[in-house]
Amino acid sequence: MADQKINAGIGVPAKAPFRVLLVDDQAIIFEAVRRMLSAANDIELHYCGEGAKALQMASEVKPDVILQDLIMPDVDGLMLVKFYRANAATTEIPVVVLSSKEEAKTKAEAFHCGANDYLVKLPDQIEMLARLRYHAKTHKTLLERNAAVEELKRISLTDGLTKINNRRHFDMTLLGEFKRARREKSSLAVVMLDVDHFKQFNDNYGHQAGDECLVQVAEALQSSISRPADMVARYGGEEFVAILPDTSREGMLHVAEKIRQAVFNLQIPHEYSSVESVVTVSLGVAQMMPAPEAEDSQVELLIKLADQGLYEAKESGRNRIAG
Ligand code: GH3
Ligand code: MG
Ligand code: MG
Ligand code: MG
Repeated sequence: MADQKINAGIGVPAKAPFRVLLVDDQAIIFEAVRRMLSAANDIELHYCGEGAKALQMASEVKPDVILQDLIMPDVDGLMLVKFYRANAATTEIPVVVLSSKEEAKTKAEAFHCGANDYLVKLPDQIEMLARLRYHAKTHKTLLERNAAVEELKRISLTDGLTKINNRRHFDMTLLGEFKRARREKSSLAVVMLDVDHFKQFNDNYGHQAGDECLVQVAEALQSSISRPADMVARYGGEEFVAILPDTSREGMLHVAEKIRQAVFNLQIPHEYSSVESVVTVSLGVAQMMPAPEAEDSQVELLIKLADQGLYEAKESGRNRIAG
């Protein structure tokens, strides 16, 4: 009867139970909290009796709420609260202090250290449940929002058609790699490619076939690069680009040839091309070792050079590399 009252008073319990991690050196407190929470079927209680193990346990259990004691023999509870906040795995977890200390100063200090709430031992059962549920729900909402933000970030950096990186991602990465090359005195290479006679392809096979062709070219490009630091992107329309950090001229030419070959090997019929009867690409390459005093804006020279190479490759017959 009492149990039902608790749930009815608080509202409908969450579908998936939420986890509470109690960090308290006294087993008797654990027993009391366990009894209080046993009335709720939506709470899973975990217990840590040693402050020194709390951070590790919080990282493993991934609780929705940490119920934290202040006076512990091995570690100061407030220091632990600060630790939770400073540690990536626990930084978002709400911390409810559960202490026998009643002074306003201690409470204020707890909030200052990053606690989300403060309960004096031992609180009323209904109040404790309400507060724990409130913080757990807030935490779950925050996690969902974080996941949504991550997904939006991913979408904002991905090309919708080909699913490889988009121009924005490319621009950001290229500047980052330019700075790194300047710092580490290493070389940075760029390969630009453009589908040959793609207007003819579209005009004769249709826009949808054109889109499918671009998807395949992107896949061929992606599979032609092997180093984790390399990145490929759709630069715009039927133009693509690869960033090759710390790569020599020979290495860059090798990758460019690999890309050219990979696209040719797709054997996508293109009867209206003056080059081959299949889809081909022309490539422009550029490589530089940024001087220590080079300004950020000079990264654009790399693109300009690669673009010039691309123009040359087109002029001298297409399906080739220049630069
Ligand atoms: P070149 O060999 O000199 O590169 O000739 P081209 O015909 O490929 O060059 P041009 O720049 O004249 O044509 C590019 C074409 O790419 C025109 C445009 O309609 C097409 N295009 C750009 N983006 C897309 C896309 O997302 N999907 C499709 N299907 N076509 C696209
Ligand atoms: Mg204690
Ligand atoms: Mg073009
Ligand atoms: Mg083209």
